[in-house]
Amino acid sequence: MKKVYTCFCTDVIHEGHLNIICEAAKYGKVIVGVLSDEAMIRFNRFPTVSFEERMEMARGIREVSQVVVQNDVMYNKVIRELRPDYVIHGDNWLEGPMRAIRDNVTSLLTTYGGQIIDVPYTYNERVKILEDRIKAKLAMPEYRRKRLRQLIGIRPIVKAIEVHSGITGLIAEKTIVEHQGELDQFDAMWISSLCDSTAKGKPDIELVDMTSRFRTIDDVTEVTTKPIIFDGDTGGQTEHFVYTVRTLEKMGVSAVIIEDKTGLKKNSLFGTEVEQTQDSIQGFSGKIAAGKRAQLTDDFMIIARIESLILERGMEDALNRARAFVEAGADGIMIHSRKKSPAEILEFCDRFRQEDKGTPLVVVPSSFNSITEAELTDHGVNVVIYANQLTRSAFPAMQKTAEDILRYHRAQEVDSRLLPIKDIITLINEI
Ligand code: SPV
Ligand code: MG
Repeated sequence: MKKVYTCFCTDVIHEGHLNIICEAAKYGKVIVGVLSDEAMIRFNRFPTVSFEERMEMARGIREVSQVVVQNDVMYNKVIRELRPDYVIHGDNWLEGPMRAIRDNVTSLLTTYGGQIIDVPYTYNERVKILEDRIKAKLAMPEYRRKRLRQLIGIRPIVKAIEVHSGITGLIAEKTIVEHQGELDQFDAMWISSLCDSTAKGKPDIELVDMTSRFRTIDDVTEVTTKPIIFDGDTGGQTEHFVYTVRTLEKMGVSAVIIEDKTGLKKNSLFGTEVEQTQDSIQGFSGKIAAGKRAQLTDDFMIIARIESLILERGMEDALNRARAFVEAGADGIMIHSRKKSPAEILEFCDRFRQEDKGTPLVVVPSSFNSITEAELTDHGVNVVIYANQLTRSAFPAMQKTAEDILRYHRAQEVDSRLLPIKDIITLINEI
């Protein structure tokens, strides 16, 4: 009997999947691959049911003879092992980033004469409602909040990108690329104080108050499902910080990062060019401990950001602080630097990891931007934050457009650089 293979990347079996299975059964014995958590996150979205339940779901379908695990988005391993006569899939993989997967399958099958079967994808109201429900569930605070901890356990490195509005949230949510045969997307969002302030035309000095920062979070959570890391600046007064923790938890934010500075905070990328005061170890440890006592869920993370390298206080000071802040209850350490070279960051990570294998490490490579995610992973980093690149790319583009309209007294010259009207009006999904 011929072997027909299909891969499931889903939390529910709907009529579209059953249609594919019934079609598959006409050609032979049906084998279903269930995408692992890691592969599913990379390709599509965070699963809302466990891997074991997804396996059970596939086993429960009458026409299915065998269920296997597919550990990668690409089919190399599974096709080499199973050598199916046919691979069957919805024809939605003929376009967009999924095309790369189809190309991968085609090249594998042609080596031994296997064939692809593209089945018309089932688009209807019932399927759409099911898909929308899954997304809506992922966006609920109780599901979203815990996802950062889950991702740290699953991904080699969690990648967060800066967002400061609904539209930048959509970019973080929806951008997916195919590069060198791999699909990739961001895991999380960083609500940067620099970019949130900049979007409001204000300096990054804790001038934009928390209530306003919370409104930015609202804008982002309304249209996204990915977990949020909130830039909490200094955390403010300890008496205020405890309220911030509770509010962030309620909103479904996964983590707050607070920096060990006090008084008028200026952006760290100024380094020692401006006066900035580092908090004492004791003072900042007290703030962390108070935040941890205030927190109501086990999911939420308070991450301590150490400014010793920024303020040129030395590596020993940074490491001492890291030890003390973990002792005080910090769920992670962010170490920052504004050097072009990543050397001091890597030295910190290596030395920290020698004594602490578990506490998550976070870095923000704005200045030391030559470092790759793979190198960071090798030095024990768990989360990388691309903290301001969306804002910094949008600003020059907008400025150039404004200048050119003034220069040419019309908009035609700028048009070729713009998002087509059709794309902008369809960018936002309606429920
Ligand atoms: C931010 O994005 O607001 C940060 C990171 O705090 S940095 O600007 O590099 O200090
Ligand atoms: Mg900041």
